[in-house]
Formats: sequence, C-alpha cells, structure tokens
Amino acid sequence: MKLIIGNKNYSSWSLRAWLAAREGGFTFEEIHISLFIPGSRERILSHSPSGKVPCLNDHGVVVWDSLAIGEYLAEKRPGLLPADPVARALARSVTAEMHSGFQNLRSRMPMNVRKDYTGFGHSPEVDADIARIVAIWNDCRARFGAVGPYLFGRFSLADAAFAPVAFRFQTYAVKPAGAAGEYLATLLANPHMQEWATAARAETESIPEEDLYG
Ligand SMILES: N[C@@H](CCC(=O)N[C@@H](CS)C(=O)NCC(=O)O)C(=O)O
Repeated sequence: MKLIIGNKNYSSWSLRAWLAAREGGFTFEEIHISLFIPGSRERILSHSPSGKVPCLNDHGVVVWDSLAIGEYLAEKRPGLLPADPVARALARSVTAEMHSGFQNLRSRMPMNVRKDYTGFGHSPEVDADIARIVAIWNDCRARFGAVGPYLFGRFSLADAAFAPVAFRFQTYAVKPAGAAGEYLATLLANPHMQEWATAARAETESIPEEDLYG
C-alpha cells in the first residue's frame, strides 16, 4: 500500500489520510510530493487522477480524496468507525461537516505546524467556525467519551478529520476550555500526531503563500 502526500507542514488533507492509516495499523509506503513547486502537478498527476493529494494506491486500487480514503480504510479495518450505528452516523456527520465546511478557518488559519502565529487570523467569521468546532467536540465528548479520550471514545475517522484543526489551534494559540480543551491536548499528544509534527518541523521547503503572517 502506498500513500501519496504533500508537505507535512502544510498539507492538512494529507494528514487526515495518513493519521487514519497509521491509527488503523496499516503498513504503507509514504510518497512525498512537495506542493506548489515546478513539477509538483505532474508528479501528483502521475499518481492521483484528481491532481490532488492525498491519494492511496492499494496494490493498484487507486483511491483519492481524504474522505474516500478514510472510508476505504475503515472498510478494511472497521475499528476506524464506531461500532454503534447511531455513533457511526454522528461520526460521519461531523467528519463530513469538517470536510465541506469551516472555509473561514481554513483560509485565515491554514495549517502551518512549525509556526507560532499566536493571536493571528481571527475575524467574526473565523471565531464562529471555532465556536462550532468547540461545540462539536464538547457534544461528542459528553455523549460518547466515557470509553476513551477521543470524540467517540476510541480513535475514529472523526478524530482524523479534526487533527489538522488541533495543529491550527496550537499554531494560532486557540485554547478551548473544558472538555474541548482536554480533547485538543489528547490529539496533540497522540504519538502519531507528534511523529507528523516532528517530520513537519524537519522539512526544509516552504510555501511562502501559505506563511500568511510572516
Ligand atoms: N477534498 C480533497 C482536497 C485535497 C487537496 O486540496 N489537496 C491539496 C493539498 S492539501 C493539493 O493537492 N494541492 C495541490 C494542488 O492543488 O495543486 C481531499 O479531501 O483530499
């Protein structure tokens, strides 16, 4: 199995698929493509028909888009989604909401693991996105958190979906109170998240357009 990903410092979609694969216990080869440099597009297209990363190649089965990759991995390892149908439906709902929403947060607080952008990026719209995410985290933890520290107890695709938000909150010093704050600390302390962050900090290439605040 091969997973094609972008820069670990910046590529939030890559992180989602990579974390789901690691937490699912899959063995896979990582193929790294530096984004937005000459040749990037051709290199991505040689693996991924959408021209985007992440893309999974499972012995010739090509799956692209982080949501589809997560679902594919969860079919192979069902533990990546909650066993209970109600919890599973909610996990898919919050994962889909993250996948298609929060544009203001995404554009003004892009993932940038190695930077400290404390206080940058806020606007009423961004703060509304943050409030909605914190509400999701508090709600899931209150309803499903008894059996473990993640949104639905055990690690699931929903946690992979919100993993880049955890790095954003760290970079921009967004500090939710209560259960959401504890959940943020859990995600940031996850050994695979730490492995990703270490690799992101070790990268030498940068994308100036993504370093929004210097
Ligand atoms: N909806 C897609 C988004 C993928 C995406 O936008 N990937 C970015 C990197 S994070 C990319 O490949 N950009 C390269 C390009 O647009 O040329 C997913 O969930 O995988």
